[in-house]
Amino acid sequence: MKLLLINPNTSAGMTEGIAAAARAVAASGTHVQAVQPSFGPLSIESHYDEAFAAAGVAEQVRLAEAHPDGPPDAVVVACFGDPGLEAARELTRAPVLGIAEAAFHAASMLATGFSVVTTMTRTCIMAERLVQRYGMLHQCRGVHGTDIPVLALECCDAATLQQIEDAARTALAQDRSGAIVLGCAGMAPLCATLSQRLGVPVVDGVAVAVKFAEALHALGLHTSKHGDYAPPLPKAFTGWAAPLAC
Ligand code: 5HY
Repeated sequence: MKLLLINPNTSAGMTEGIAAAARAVAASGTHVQAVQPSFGPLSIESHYDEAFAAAGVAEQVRLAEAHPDGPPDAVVVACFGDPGLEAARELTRAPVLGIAEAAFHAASMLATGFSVVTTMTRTCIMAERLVQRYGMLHQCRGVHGTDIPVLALECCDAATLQQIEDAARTALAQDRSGAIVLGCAGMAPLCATLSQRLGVPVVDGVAVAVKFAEALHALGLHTSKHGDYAPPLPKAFTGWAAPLAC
C-alpha cells in the first residue's frame, strides 16, 4: 500500500525524523511517502501557525490525489494538532489519520487513563480541545507542557530527553494515569527509550497512525463520501491560494 505521511510543518529535518519513525514500524508492503507543505511555518506552536499548516496539509493531499501514479491508499497527518484533518478527509477516499486521534484511541485501550506530554505549554489548549472533540475527556487525565520548542527535538540532547522523562513521571503521578501519549511528532524517535525508562506504555501517534492506517486499508475501509466528508463544492480560489481550488 502507498501511505502518504504529511509533516504539516516545513522543517525538512523533522520530516526525515518522522519518516524514519514511520518506516521503522511500517509493514514490508507499505511504501511511506513523506512530504511537507510548500509553504508555512517551520514548526507549529500557535493557532496562527496551525492555520497555515492546515492549508499546507490540504495542499499536499490535493497534490497526492492528482499524482500520475495514482492516489494514496492512506494518509497520516503527522502533527499533534491534527491540522487540516477534516479538510483532508474531504479530498480523498483514503483513510486519513491524525496522530493525536490515533494516539488517544490507542492509549485508551492500554490504560484507564493517560496523560499527554507535549512541547510549548501554550499548545496544551490545542491538545485539550482535541481531547474534547474526540470524546476522550474521561480517558485523558491531563495535558502537560514542557516548554521545549518543537525544533529542539530535531537534535534532542540528553538533557531534553531527561526533561521529557521528568515531565512524564510528574504527569503519571499527578494524574494517576497509566500511559503516556507523546504530544509532538518530533518526539517519535524518543518513544522506545521513554517507554523503557518509564515502565509504562508510551504511545507515539506516528507509529500508531501508520499501523491503524494499514489495518483500515487491509479491511478495505475508506473515508465516507456520504455527508460532510463528500468532496468540496467546486469554486474559484483567489490570490496565492488560487491553485488550491477544487
Ligand atoms: C507537532 N507542532 O507535532 C506539533 C507539536 C505541538 O510542528 N509538530 C509541530 O506542540 O503542537
